[in-house]
Amino acid sequence: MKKILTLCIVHKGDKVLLGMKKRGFGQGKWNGFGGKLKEGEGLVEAMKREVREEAGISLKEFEEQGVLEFEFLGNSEILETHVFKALDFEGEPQETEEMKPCWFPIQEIPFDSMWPDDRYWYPLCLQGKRFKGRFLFKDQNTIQEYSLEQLP
Ligand code: 8OG
Repeated sequence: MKKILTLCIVHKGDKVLLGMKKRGFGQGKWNGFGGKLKEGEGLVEAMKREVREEAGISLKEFEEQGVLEFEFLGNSEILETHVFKALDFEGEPQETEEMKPCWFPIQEIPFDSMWPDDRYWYPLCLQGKRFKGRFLFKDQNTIQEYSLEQLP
């Protein structure tokens, strides 16, 4: 059983915009903006909608950078997450019901307060490399096993 999700990392100079998830899955963690595709929605459409809903900005320039599959032990659901990098947007990031946004210098990304897989694939993403990975979690803070590869 596969679910398709998006995740967008917004860049501005040497900073990235992350949001503190205030409720639901991943609550208390800093993350990019995204979520599940709605029925009939395309990937890009869903990605732009989630960023608008969660951060209050409209994306103008972006590209898909990688695909990650997240799974949990004992759960057959696969979360196929398409990771985008956004390079230009309109508007000012705003706190919403779901996320509190904040700019972080690339050297100060708070990996200790993020999903544990992020410290593996962010370096590739930040260097503009394309990538593919799979992470199997024991629980939300523990990776059981993973694979990650850079794509040509
Ligand atoms: O709609 P919902 O908020 O539940 O969507 C979950 C969001 O969290 C979606 O953008 C995908 C993202 N996400 C996971 N797992 C992980 C993960 O391990 N690391 C990161 N960085 N994001 C994740 O679902």
